[in-house]
Amino acid sequence: MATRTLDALVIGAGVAGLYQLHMLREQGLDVRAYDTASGVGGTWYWNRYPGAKFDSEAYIYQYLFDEDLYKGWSWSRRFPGQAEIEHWLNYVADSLDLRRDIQFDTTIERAVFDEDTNRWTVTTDLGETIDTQFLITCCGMLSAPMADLFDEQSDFAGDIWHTARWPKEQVDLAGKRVGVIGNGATGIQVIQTIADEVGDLKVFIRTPQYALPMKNPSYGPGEVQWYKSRFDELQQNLPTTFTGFEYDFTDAWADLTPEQRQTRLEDCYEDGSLKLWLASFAEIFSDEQVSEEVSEFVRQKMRARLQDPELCELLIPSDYGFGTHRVPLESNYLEVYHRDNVTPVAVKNNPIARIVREGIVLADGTLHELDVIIMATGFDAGTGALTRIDIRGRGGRSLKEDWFTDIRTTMGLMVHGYPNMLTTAVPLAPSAALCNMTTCLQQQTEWIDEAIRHLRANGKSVIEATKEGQDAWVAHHDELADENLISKTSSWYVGSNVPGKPRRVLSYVGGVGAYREATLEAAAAGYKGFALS
Ligand code: NA7
Repeated sequence: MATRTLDALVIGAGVAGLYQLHMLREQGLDVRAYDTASGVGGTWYWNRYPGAKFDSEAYIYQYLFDEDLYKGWSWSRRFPGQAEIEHWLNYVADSLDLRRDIQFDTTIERAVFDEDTNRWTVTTDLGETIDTQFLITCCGMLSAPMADLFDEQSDFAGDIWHTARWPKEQVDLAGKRVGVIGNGATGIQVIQTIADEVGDLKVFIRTPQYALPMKNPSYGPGEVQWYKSRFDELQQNLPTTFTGFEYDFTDAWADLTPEQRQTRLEDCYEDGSLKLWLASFAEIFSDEQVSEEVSEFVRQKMRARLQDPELCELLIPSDYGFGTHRVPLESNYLEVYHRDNVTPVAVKNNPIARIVREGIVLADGTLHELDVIIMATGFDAGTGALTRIDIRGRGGRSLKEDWFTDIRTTMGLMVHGYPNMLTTAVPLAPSAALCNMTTCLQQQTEWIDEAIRHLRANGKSVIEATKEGQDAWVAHHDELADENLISKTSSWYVGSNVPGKPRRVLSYVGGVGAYREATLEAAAAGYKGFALS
């Protein structure tokens, strides 16, 4: 017997879940969101590690569906930190009166589709059973931490934290011997923030990263008024650019002289944002030579700051192109390695073998004694949040088994075989890899809202991705992905950080604007690629 019956159940109360809940409630559905966390925020609830902050400008990360909601919040700076972002999402939840329909501290463990009733039976870790027509997953692209990587890591005598499970209470690192595993966007933020405070910092580096210096001015009333005055322009433009940022690629590499290219690269670099990556030259993703020239531009900038040849060797990438991994923004990150209390430890050829009571042991037997280990080791991106739930579609098929065989979706909005399960932040849609996440999530949640409206207006109750529609989208996605240099590298972008995960470029690389058009065209054509009944 179900504890509760709903029209729609939303998993997650982060950026996507909050907006989805709001929209579905506005169209009159009995809808409720569930979240493992004790508060709203999703990514911005969990990632409370030292130095966590935006790499998107705050004013473009906001929702753009409601001018009052947008203008009612003022940011303190261009790239604010986690606490302020979490505060903003609480402001959103309160402004839209969402809390009364969110159940916190509750994990969805299982969801089973009943082919006789066309409804989902969802169970929680509290033993509740919910019967719902629509199951909508707003679980985040980067929310399933790669936390238990080493055998017997629980034997470690000190504290061991994954960055996305950082405790709410203050962690005292002062004077301690701290090891950080990982130097992706997260690791870089942690390392540059704690270097000053800790006694001794060892950074275990396997793959170097291209990182760009962040310019992060604080905002006074003038700046706040400036960006708020651009609301209409942002609302109109962000969904149409290649990456959902306010800037876009403009000139083709081949159309500029070498001097003009250099000027463009310098201008983008000086912006102190992700502009060099997302608005310099689109050819960095498709043309090996352009990729190499822009990569060399960044390497030179890094060399000039590092100077020491050994540090350059360890910290500057040479075997993959700039932008084919997520580009982190940093603040004096490279200079951290000039400090006496910071030691980079190369683990590419001498990998971490295990974690023991005293610290980290490398393959050659070297023991690094530590008091605290910080795992900035990333996520099972795109799929992990859902494969960690036991989701059963038609005929009892398991999403976990399906996605361990082959990761397929229709536009990241549905998966064939899972009727009335609508998804956000899953593979084959634009995502954090190449998109300002709120732009992508607004598109996806709005499409889902409209699809459900359409069903109800037409007296239908079930929507399902067809096999043919899904095959066509996967083929289109793969064609673009195979041409993109991202497909030639290894990182969470292609799932290579998760043992056994089928390799596929996870994010749609055709651009946010093109994706939006494709999803709107499918809807306008009577939900082409979907079966409605
Ligand atoms: P990332 O970008 O996946 O980075 C994870 C880091 O952890 C990366 O440097 C990995 O090295 C390293 N790692 C993982 N496992 C190991 C082991 N066993 N040994 C050594 N090093 C290891 O995750 P982030 O959290 O930084 O960023 C994820 C996204 O969040 C980011 O792209 C933004 O969109 C926000 P590797 O590169 O695999 O050699």
